[in-house]
Amino acid sequence: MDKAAIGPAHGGDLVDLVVDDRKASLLKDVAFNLQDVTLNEHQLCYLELLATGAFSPLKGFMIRSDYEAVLDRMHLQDGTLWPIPVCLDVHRTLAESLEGGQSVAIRDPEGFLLAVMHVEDIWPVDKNREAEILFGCNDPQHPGVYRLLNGTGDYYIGGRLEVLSLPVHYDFLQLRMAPADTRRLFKKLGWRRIVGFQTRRTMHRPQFELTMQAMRQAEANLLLLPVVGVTSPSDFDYYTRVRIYKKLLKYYPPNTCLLNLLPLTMRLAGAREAMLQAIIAKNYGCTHFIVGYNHATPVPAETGEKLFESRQIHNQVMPFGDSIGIKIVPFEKMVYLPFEDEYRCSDRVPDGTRTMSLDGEEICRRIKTGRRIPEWATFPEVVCELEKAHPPPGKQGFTIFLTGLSGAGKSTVAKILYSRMMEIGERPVTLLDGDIVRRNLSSELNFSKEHRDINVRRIGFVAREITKNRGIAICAPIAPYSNTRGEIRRSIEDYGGFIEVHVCTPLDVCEKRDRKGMYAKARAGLIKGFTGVDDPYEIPEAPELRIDTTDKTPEESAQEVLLYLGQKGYI
Ligand code: PPS
Repeated sequence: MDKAAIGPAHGGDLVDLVVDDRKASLLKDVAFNLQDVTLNEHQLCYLELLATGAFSPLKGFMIRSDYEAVLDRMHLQDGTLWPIPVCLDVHRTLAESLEGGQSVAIRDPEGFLLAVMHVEDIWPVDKNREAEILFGCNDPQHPGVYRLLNGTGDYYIGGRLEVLSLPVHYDFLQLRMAPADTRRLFKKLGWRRIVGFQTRRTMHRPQFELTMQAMRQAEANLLLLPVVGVTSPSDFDYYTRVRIYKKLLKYYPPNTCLLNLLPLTMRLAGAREAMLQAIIAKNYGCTHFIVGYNHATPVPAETGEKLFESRQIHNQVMPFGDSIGIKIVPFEKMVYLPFEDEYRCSDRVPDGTRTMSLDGEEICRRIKTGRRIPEWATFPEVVCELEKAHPPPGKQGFTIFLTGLSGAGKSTVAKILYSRMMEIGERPVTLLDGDIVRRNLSSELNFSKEHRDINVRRIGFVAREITKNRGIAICAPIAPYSNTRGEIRRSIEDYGGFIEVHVCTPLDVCEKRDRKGMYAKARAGLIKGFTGVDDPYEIPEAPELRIDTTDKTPEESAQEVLLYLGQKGYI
């Protein structure tokens, strides 16, 4: 096994797709006449891993025969074990304008030339088939399935890559070594046995204890490879995680642990994904690799009630260790034994022993709601960082999103709420009333569905920035479409509170009020597409509050919102 550490996965040389300066300048000239393919954040991760050899022996995005062989047999067509497709997806229009044998210029979102790809194959993706094979389902509740079905182009293109420049990073530069660098460092440090641990989560006591036990078991040093590409919307932002990993290094014995960030975009494909991670770890120079009991599987929070869990993942991966050239170190769930004051693998706990566990999701929930975390569950440094990232409601930013028909009373309630928040004076407050936004942010927009959506998304964007920076955004647009409102809710809830208030004053009352005389104009046909008259308003299904202002003073309506904010701890 020590010998295996010297070479990359499956033997052969570590792939390096980055060309020398002379070739790079030739390719720059060639790229001038080529069609552009602009990579998204997922594709940038794949490009980086291909370029640096983390995906050795791959030398480019997969061609069709390799893709099919990977799906059908978990091997490339030459028989090399490979569990997950590494393909470049593109939109139909681009795919239809390309032919095999052409080259394309691969660019980052700013237009910076990263690589030239020599296209061999272009083919339509059967997304349902890929989902069934990789994830065992095509249920969009699974984040991997959702992204495949909704965030992936309809065609794949495959071919060899010549890389001019790696995707640019500005953060944690000292923690971004390529496989060749980590291998060189291990050699210098005299590390012959290295166990790899890949994680997309925050590390708490169970994960720490697991790595320590794995190090003991394998008599190895540790390579911590946190995933910092695109993980899953419910994961903590990686800046917080990386600060945490850095702080935890001091708990390992001196000079036994190396932290290196992995620009991987995770697909959460269970055993297949664990095998890919083992290949990557091998390429970074690991001799051993830890596979946990529900490795690379969505957690309940990501899938609502359902858990796409397989407790067999380590068993499924174990037999493939030899062909990868790495020893799989399997781990059951770690549990805490309060009497013994230690962590143990659940399969090594005698029957009848009292055990406790608090998973990462529960710790997150407690942090977000300001509850205490017991000492045995995590480290004080972790709590401190998590509290900074997710303060309790009283310190979070939040958005009050009032939606309803014109004349329902949104603006007046919004103005009262604005004043109350300014009176309290603990956070900066911004009022984004429909009319104000229309005059300032969205003056060029009309009231078509498309323009209303643009308008409401702009409001959502500003509200999200305010919420992220711990302020209060009070928005009062009509926002007639539920999909757009849902989109805004999702983007804001990542950063703080989102309180949707449906001001549900009935149409006849709004029309009777008609303070701006617009309903009369709409009825007379002078204004076309007026909400509630000849344009739709989709009623919110589950707003935090519904307020009918028909028989209430504006102050009474605003008070209902204030009471809600108080109950939830925001004020
Ligand atoms: S939307 O649908 O959310 O983009 O609308 P919003 O930006 O909130 O703008 C609503 C205000 O614009 C006036 N107005 C109209 N409303 C609805 N439909 C049409 N066609 C229209 N044309 C102008 C109207 O006065 C709304 O103000 P409020 O304060 O809601 O009464």
